[in-house]
Amino acid sequence: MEEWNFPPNYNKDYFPDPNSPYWFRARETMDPEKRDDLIVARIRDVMAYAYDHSPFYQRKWDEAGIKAKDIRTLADFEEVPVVTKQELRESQAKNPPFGDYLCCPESDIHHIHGTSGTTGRPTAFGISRRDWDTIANNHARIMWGMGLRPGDTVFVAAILSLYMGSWGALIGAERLGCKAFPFGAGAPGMTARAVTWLSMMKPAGLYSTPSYALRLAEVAREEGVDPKEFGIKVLFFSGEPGGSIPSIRDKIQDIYGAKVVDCGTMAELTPWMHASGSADTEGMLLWQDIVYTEVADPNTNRRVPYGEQGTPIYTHLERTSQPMIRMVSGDLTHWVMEDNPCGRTYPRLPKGIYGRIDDMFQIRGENVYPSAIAEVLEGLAGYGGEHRIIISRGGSMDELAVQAEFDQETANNGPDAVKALGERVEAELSRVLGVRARVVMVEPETFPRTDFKAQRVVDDRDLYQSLNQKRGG
Ligand code: 8LQ
Repeated sequence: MEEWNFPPNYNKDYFPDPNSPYWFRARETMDPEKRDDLIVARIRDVMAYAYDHSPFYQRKWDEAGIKAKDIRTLADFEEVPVVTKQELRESQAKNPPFGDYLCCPESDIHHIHGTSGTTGRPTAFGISRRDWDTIANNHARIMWGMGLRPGDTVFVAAILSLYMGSWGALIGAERLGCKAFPFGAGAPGMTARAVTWLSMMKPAGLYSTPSYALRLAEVAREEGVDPKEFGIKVLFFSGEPGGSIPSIRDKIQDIYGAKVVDCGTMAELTPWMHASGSADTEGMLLWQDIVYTEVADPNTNRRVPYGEQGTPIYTHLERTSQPMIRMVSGDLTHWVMEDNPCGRTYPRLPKGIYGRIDDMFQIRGENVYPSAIAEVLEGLAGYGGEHRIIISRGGSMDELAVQAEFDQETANNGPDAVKALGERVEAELSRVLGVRARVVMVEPETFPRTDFKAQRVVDDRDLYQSLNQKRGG
């Protein structure tokens, strides 16, 4: 089959038939049961390789009494213990800098990257030349599926230091034969400069976070430029929810007159586009022949049936330097197996990834996701584009307050319009979330915008509890 080998060794000159919507037709459209059989065989190869090359996996699987050759079905694979971020950090602390799950000699490392988080010990990625090529090929293949083609300009509008997202998009664009523009983000004044460059270059593809695409559109308008003038065909997003949230996706599609594609999983899992929509299919397809994804019950780490919710657990089928085998994400999503409009036979996350389970909070027994609040606000005319979510404990129960900006037009219409909007927001939040939120409307541009991932939740409960403990309460 089309270049499905382990270790992978992609032909750098390969391109599909220009009229084909698929990069690898057979791999993308095969009978899913047949694919599952091939995945099981590949899992055995990857596990045997990881066992031979890494004390980390040897220890883990010896303790669990599991051997690669015992994996005969996908159900057998569910017995393999999961890998957590914490374990990776510990492995790197004990075996610096890349951990004892590095499966190639350090001399093979071609690129060093790292996690973008600001708290705790960061994780280092040591990526071999072979893996770098594999990542580029995988991303090019998925970007082909989004409708991008050789010769297109791809504008990377995301931070190019400690963020794998930008690098994956960049090397995918290069392998696809695009004109890759590693513009970046995050420096002072850079968004206004992006507006100028976008107007000059008219890229077919733009990569960023959804929050930053909204910010960029605001700045374009301030500069007197209609974002449609950029001529973008495809906006592909990763890093946070948004690309599969209808109100946000439709708003961005409308602003830019372009198609939005949601993609992205975790930096450890690069090629992170292995969960990605396509030109004709919304939500995220799970490109199972690249990274095998299980949506699992977070308590048992076993797959839930299609149609149900769980946390994604990822297994690299094509990485050899730091392969992740059953890495648990801690995110929440639900998956389905249906006919996809693009003809690919992969399972799909119709609403994308909702967010991290840790980010979910409970208000009077209801589970609430920050992304659900963003979804409601973005769907309401008059919303000014930013908000904050405040969780506090007034009495014995957690309380939810939302501070939401109104837009300039509502401001111009006077205090009654603002009040009416606040009532609409409150009613809509209570209808969708099932709990009452106290809503405070605030002036346009009250909150700073992000050029990365949005951080909107202010959790006052710990403060409240620590005060209470001090009082002996
Ligand atoms: N996360 C990432 N992509 C997401 C998406 N499309 N929808 C919802 N949540 C998403 C390098 C890539 O951009 C992936 C990435 O952002 O990796 P990070 O920085 O390691 O962050 C991973 C987390 O971002 C995931 O666990 C999701 O919570 C979120």
